[in-house]
Amino acid sequence: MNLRNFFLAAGIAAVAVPVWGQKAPEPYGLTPSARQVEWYNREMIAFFHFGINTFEEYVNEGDGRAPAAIFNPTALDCGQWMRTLQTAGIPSAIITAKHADGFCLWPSKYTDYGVKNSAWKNGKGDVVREFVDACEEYGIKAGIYLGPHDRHEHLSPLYTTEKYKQYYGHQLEELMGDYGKVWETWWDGAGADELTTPVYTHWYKIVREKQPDCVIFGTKNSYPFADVRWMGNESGKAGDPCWSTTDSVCVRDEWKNYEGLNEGVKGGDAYIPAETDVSIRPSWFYHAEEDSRVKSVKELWDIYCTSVGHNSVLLLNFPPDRRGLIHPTDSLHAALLKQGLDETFGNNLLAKAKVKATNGRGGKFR
Ligand code: OTN
Repeated sequence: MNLRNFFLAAGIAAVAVPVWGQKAPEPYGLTPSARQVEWYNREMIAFFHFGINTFEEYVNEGDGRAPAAIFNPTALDCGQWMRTLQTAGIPSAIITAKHADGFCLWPSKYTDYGVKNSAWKNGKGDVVREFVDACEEYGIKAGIYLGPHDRHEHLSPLYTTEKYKQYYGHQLEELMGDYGKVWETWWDGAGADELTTPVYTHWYKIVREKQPDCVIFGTKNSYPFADVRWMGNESGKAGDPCWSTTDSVCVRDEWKNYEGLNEGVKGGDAYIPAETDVSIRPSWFYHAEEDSRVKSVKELWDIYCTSVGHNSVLLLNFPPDRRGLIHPTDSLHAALLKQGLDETFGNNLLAKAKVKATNGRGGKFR
């Protein structure tokens, strides 16, 4: 056993091991957490906006009044969603388990507003279960969006901060506890201004207790818990440059700090890299009228360049239709983007490069 392995076997962390008499240098500035490195390596993530809005004419932000019964996908197949992602080379996906309309895609014990009271599978279905099972089958990392704003609960006396804090907390416990490994969760800032940091602190503890590796997309008052930040627009254009660091106040007061979100802040006080959310169609939810307005491969290419190419991760939305399937145009454009990426970047020109350090350590690393 050499000296290094001796220290490692003794349980002393690698950074503290004196390698051939020399200590590793201290990190310079802020560095990413293991969760953030894992997230960066995904490069692209799919978003699936699916819910009661899918079954209403041209609604994207439902007011929570649509009857649950109208949710009725005729041929839901999450495996088809995953095949689209495999062909497109996208390794992770996030589903809107509850968008701002409050409709729940899983049979939550805490509300009647969801699949339980829909026509789909006579109220016995669970879209989140089908989604996570398909992710598992196809080797895709599953993420769950639970919208903090909830217009359905806003209609009732439940939407007072303390009661809602408990309600949402229970739903988080269900989703973080009963559906296997969750790689990302999303705290959308839309409509969430009334939610305070103490409320998010309660929810944060639930996420961390049940899912230590889950990346949190944090906004507004959830800023202390954000692993990743919004980058300020929904058109796919991260800043140039787009620093991984920003000042945390920019995440908290987002509307006053567009640049701090979009470009980040060099030397800022927090390491919170930018995630670029954009839909492959004009809307977040599916509308047949938009079948001819799916972003072209050229547009997707440009978005890849201004997101991944700008040091961000691309979160690309594919809205399933009323059958519960991704439209073939969306799948085709994503597949052609992948083809273009492979043709352009498939040959790693640095693979055979020899790297030399100007200053070696202990005579070993030159
Ligand atoms: O009116 N809006 O709430 C709005 C208009 C345009 C673009 C975004 C928004 S909401 C915004 O959504 C982001 C995700 O795309 C983040 O969740 C932000 O926190 C939220 O304010």
